[in-house]
Amino acid sequence: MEEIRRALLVVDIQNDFCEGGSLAVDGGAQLAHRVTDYMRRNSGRYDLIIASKDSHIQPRGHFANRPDFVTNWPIHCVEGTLGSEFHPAFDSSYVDHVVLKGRYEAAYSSFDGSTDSGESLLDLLERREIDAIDLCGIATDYCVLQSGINSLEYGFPTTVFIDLVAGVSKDTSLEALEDLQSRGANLKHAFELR
Ligand code: VGL
Repeated sequence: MEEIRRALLVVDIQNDFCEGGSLAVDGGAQLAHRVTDYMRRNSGRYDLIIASKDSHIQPRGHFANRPDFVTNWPIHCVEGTLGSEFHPAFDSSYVDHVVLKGRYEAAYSSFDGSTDSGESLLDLLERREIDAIDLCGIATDYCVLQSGINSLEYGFPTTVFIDLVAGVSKDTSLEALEDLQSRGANLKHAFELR
């Protein structure tokens, strides 16, 4: 039997989504450390490690002066600013490809992103013959959710690491994980894999 070719997709572990950033989620910085620890121990499981970045220039209605934190948000992850960089505890030397999303409109899913050379995430996964995706990152209830939905829609068996995500709010994060599970995602603890 042929080996399953697996990709790890790490969503948006950027300064603005971590403590001290303009749109910080609880546990963002700790998550950066944990994902790095996970990659250090498990990079050998993966044929490809991809990290997405929210990377805004003029994302129309995505920013608001009085944001509702559901459909619009404080200014965050503006391309070229420190806030848009990976959190320093996230060791991006494990990452094979970075995909950027959201330049001129909101883009919650990493599948809206593309690499420096303009390749979409889906094309990259297909070119590298990836069969299955493991998913982690920020925010459980927004970008992780939408990335997982797309991953499943495109037919990838998808595992969400519930100990490697951080969300905007507790309730919507729980709902997001239930939603992903009901769509067919496997929910697993990354640190309990054998
Ligand atoms: C995100 C809210 C606004 C995310 C991005 O990365 O989940 N959340 N923009």
